Amino acid sequence: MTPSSDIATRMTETADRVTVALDQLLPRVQGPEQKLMSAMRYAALGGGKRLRPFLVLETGRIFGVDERALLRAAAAIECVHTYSLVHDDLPSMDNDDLRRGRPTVHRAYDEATAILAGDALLTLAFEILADPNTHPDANVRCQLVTRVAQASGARGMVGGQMMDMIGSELGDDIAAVTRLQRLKTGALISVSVEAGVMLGRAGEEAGTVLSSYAHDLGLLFQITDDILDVTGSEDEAGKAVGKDAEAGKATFVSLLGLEGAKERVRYLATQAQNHLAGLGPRATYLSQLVDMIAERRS
Ligand code: GRG
Repeated sequence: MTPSSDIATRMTETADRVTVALDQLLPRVQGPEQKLMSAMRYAALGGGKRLRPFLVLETGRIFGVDERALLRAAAAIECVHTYSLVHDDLPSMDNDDLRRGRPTVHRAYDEATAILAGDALLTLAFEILADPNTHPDANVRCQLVTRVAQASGARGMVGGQMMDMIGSELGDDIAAVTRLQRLKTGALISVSVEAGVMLGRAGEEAGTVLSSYAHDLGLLFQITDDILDVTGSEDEAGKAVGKDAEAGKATFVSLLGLEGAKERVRYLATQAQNHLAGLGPRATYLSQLVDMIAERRS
């Protein structure tokens, strides 16, 4: 089996298991508010690469963490990610019709339901993390809740989204774009790796190495996203493409040029893999993931 098919199989298996976990953790469609549950399920169970859950699981596996705990933390972070996509697609934000190859939640339901489904997914994430089934030690649970909240909130993903909406007033050089994306996309990717580290109570050295890996991976992921926005197709991406250029946004591609952005991807990929060297074969899948993201088409 080639390394790329190896990681592809592993990712598909993980995605399937995360979908099963989400199915169990999401509220059933019943009661007078059932439209809300239906929209939450539509958003969370309708595909996606499950990249963040993969990072939680693969990092936690390095430290021998119980699989059920990892799946719960992974599902919680995927709930935060899914909420961000539902709200990002709203008419007041990106006004998108297509997500994960299907109508966005406000198109399939209505705008108010999409707002509420996003809200409920976000709060469900913290309910899952705070549950003793996620970890028997309340200190670990508290640490998880705190870090996921920080990564998702005003100094993390939501702050990055605000900066994105303010746009070029904040500067449109590479430093400004890197900072924005570090918050908007990178923070949740980083906390996914960190969750595996926290659940595994890994030592400081491993934690530092993995946090450097996550930092580079987040940036790599965003640059490939910018490249796909220029070179990808709506069919492959399952969402609209070309929107950044249309909106005149500064991106890694507009600032570095297509070739410059690809060169940056290669540089970050090597650097991310170098961080993992000391972890040996235990980090094989995290290492293969770097190549998979660098070469992704969706
Ligand atoms: C609205 C609070 C709020 C935040 C929105 C993450 C985000 C912030 C918006 C998403 C918009 C976007 C296209 C960002 C670029 C990178 C990114 C996060 C893409 C989507 O993530 P994938 O590719 O999606 O992991 P799947 O569908 O595979 O889960």
